[in-house]
Amino acid sequence: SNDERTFVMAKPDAVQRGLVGTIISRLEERGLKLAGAKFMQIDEELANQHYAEHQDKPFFDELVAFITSGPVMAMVWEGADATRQVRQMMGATDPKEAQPGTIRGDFGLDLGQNIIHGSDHEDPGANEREIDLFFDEEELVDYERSDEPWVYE
Ligand code: YYY
Ligand code: MG
Repeated sequence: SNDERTFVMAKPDAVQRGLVGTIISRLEERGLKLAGAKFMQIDEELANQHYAEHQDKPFFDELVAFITSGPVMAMVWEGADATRQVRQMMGATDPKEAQPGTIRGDFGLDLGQNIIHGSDHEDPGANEREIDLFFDEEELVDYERSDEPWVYE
């Protein structure tokens, strides 16, 4: 099915570096469909919830400090295999290991400031859990993109 949804976020470094438009363009040009977007400041409580899986890791406090350090663009993107496809377009967690052509590989150099978040495709339900955490159902939009017949046969 072509309606899988995934949660994506342009992190504070992407906002400060003027990369939000580029990130949106890449996903848009791939044929993925924007279903929701919210420019917002993450507070500590939301950061703790979003990164709960990492709460016992040594980098957790730094991670929460970074993600709450400035505004982010939270988004929902939709399309065939969207969760895994976005992860491939993001590249490896450490931008120094990410392939050129990926978002992290093209724009990042530091593990702690890696530009973009996307739901983990290896954690079933992570996409829906993260979408629910950031968006109310009525903030997501169902519509057709006019190029869909040229993206999907
Ligand atoms: O999903 P992804 O963002 O690629 O990586 P995660 O393993 O879920 O870690 C979340 C976030 O934490 C990562 O984007 C950077 C940061 N981080 C870190 O600062 N140091 C690490 N050793 C691992 C992850
Ligand atoms: Mg992750």
